[in-house]
Amino acid sequence: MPETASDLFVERLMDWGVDTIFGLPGDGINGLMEALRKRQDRVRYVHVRHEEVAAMAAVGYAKFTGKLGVCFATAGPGAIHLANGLLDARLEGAPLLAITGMTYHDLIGTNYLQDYDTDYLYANLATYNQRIMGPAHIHNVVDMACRTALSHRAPTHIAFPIDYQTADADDLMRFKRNVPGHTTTAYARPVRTPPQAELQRAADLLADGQKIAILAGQGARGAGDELEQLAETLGAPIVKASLGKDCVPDDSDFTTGGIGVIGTRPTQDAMEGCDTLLIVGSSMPYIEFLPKPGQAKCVQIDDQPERIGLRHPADVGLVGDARATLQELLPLLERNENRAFLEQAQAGMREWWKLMEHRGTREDMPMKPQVVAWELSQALADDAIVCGDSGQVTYWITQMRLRRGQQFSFSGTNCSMAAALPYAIGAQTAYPDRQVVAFTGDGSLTMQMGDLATLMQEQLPVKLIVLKNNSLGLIKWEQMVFIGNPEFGVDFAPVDFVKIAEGCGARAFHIEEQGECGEVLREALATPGPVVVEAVVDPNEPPMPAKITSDQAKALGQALARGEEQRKRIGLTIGHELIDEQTFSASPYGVMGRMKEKVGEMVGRDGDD
Ligand SMILES: Cc1ncc(C[n+]2csc(CCOP(=O)(O)OP(=O)(O)O)c2C)c(N)n1
Ligand SMILES: [Mg+2]
Repeated sequence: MPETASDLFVERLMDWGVDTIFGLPGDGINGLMEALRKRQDRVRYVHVRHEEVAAMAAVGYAKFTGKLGVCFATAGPGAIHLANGLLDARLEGAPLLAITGMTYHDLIGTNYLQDYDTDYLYANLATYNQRIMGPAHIHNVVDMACRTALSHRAPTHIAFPIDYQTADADDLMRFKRNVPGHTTTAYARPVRTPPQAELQRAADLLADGQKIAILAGQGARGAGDELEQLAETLGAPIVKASLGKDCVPDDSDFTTGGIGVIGTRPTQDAMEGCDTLLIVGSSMPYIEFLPKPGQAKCVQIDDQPERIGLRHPADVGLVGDARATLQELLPLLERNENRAFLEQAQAGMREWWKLMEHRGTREDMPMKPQVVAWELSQALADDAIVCGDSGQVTYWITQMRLRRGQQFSFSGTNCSMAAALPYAIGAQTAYPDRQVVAFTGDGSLTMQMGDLATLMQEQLPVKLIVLKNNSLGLIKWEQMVFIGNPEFGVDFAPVDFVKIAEGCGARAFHIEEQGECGEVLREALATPGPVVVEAVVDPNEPPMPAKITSDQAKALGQALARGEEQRKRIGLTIGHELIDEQTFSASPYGVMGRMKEKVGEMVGRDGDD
C-alpha cells in the first residue's frame, strides 16, 4: 500500500512499465528516494556521478529500446545539471521523463535553500512541464507526462516539492471534481498511415523518376526490410543520415552510407545527380548536401506533419509511420527497369570501401584514427550496440561498416560532446547481455570522466574506446577550414586514461600502433567487465569531406599562411595523402583514379559496340 505521495508516484511509474531510473540524490529528492528504496527489487536505480549523465543515459536507454527513459535530480543545482539531457531528448526525438526536487511548497520564491523554479527553467525544453501541487495531483500529472513523452518522442518534466514527496498518500485536500480513478495508464502508440489517394500520388510521381534516391533517417529505423525492398523496386540507392545509420546495414547492396561532411562520395554523387528524392523519416540539418530546390521531385514520409517540407520542398507529403507507410506504398510501385543510377552508386561504393580499407590499414606513426574504427568494425559482435560521440571521432565512427543486427546512435542533432559514455550506460542497462561499445574522444571523456566509476559500481561491462589526440580535434580543423584562422585554444594537457580507468577499478589497454590495434581491440572486447582502451592517434589527421570545396581549400591555405603552429606537419600530412590516394577514385585527391575509371568506361563501351 502506498504510504506517501512518493509511493504513489513511483507505483504509477511502475504501472507505466518503468523498471529503470537514472539519477543522483540530494535533500531535494530524498522523499522519492525512499519510495525507490522500498521498490529496489522492481525498479533498478542506476546511480551516476553527474546528473547530466543521468539524463543522457536515459536518452540512450530510450533511443535503443524505444521505451520511456526516466531520470531524476535534486532541486536547484542538480536540476540544472540535467538540462543538457532534456535538450538532447528534444533535438534527438527521444521519450524522456525528468523528475526534479523543488523546495518546500510554502517556501518557494523566498530565496530559500536551493530555491529555484525548475519548471520555469525547463519551460523551453520540456514538451510537458508541471509542478506537483499535492498527492491528489500525482496520477493526473504522471499519466500526462508519460503519455506526452511517448506520443511526441520528447522530454517531459515534473517538479516535486520536498514536503509533498513525504506527504501522506491519503491526501484529504482532494477537490471533489478530481474524481479518484478518472485517469489511467492506457496508451496507444500512434501508428498513422496516409490516405490512399496520397499514396497513389506518391506512386505516380515515383513512376516518372529515372534517377531516384532515397534518404533515410532516424524515423526509418525498424523499417530496414521495407527500405531495401523499396530500393530494389525503384532502382534507388539509400542514403543514410547519421542517426539512421543502423536502419539499413552498411553491408547492404543498396546503401551509399552517410551524408554531409562525414558522408561518402557516392552519396554526394547520388544527391547531385538524382531527379527524384524520397525522404523517409529524416529531417537531418545539412540542407546544403540535399539536391538543390528545383533539381528533383520529392516525396517525403514523416509521422510529424510539421516536418513535411522542412528541409527540402516536398511535392507529395505522406504523413505516417515509416514502416506502415512503406508497407502500403510498396504494392503501388512498378519496378524501375532503368538500373543505371543504382549500379553507378554500387560501383561507387565498391571504390569507397577500398578507400576506407586503405585508410583503415595505414601503418603510419602516429597511428591514424581511421585504423581504430576500421579494426573495431572487424572485431565487433554481431549484435553489438555502438555509441558514438561528437568531434572528429564522429567522422571515423559514422564511416565504420556496420553489419546487420548491430545498432548505432550518438547525439546527432544536439551534437553534444560526452554522449557516448552515458548512452552506453543506458544501452548496457537495457541489454545486460549485449556487447556495448562507447567510441569517444579525449575531450568528451574528460568532461564526464567521473562516470567511468559508474560502470564499475553498476557492473556495466561497457567497452569504452577513447581516441587520444590531446586536442578538441574537430574544432581545430573547423577554425582553419571554415574561417581560415590558425587554431587557438583547442589543445589540452594529456591525460593517462589507463591510470584513470585502473583507478576506477576497470581493466585498461593502450594502443599506439596499427599492427597491434586489431589484436588488442579483440582482447579488450573479450575481457569481462568494464574496459577502457586508450588509442593514441595522429592529431594532424584532417577529417576529409568526400569532396573538397574551393572555399575550404582556400580557407585552409589562409590559416596555414597566417601562422598555424602545426603548418609543417599538416602540410606534410596532406601532401603525403594527396600522393597516396591519387589512384583511389573515391578520394577527393583521386583525380588519377577517376580518370582511369572514365577511360575504362569508354573503352568498355567501345568494346561493347
Ligand atoms: C557540450 C559541448 N561542448 C562543446 C561542443 C563543441 N565541440 C564539438 S566537437 C568538439 C571537440 C571534441 O573533442 P574530442 O572529444 O577530443 O574529439 P576529437 O575532435 O579530438 O576527435 C567540441 C569542443 C559540443 N559539441 N558539445
Ligand atoms: Mg580529442
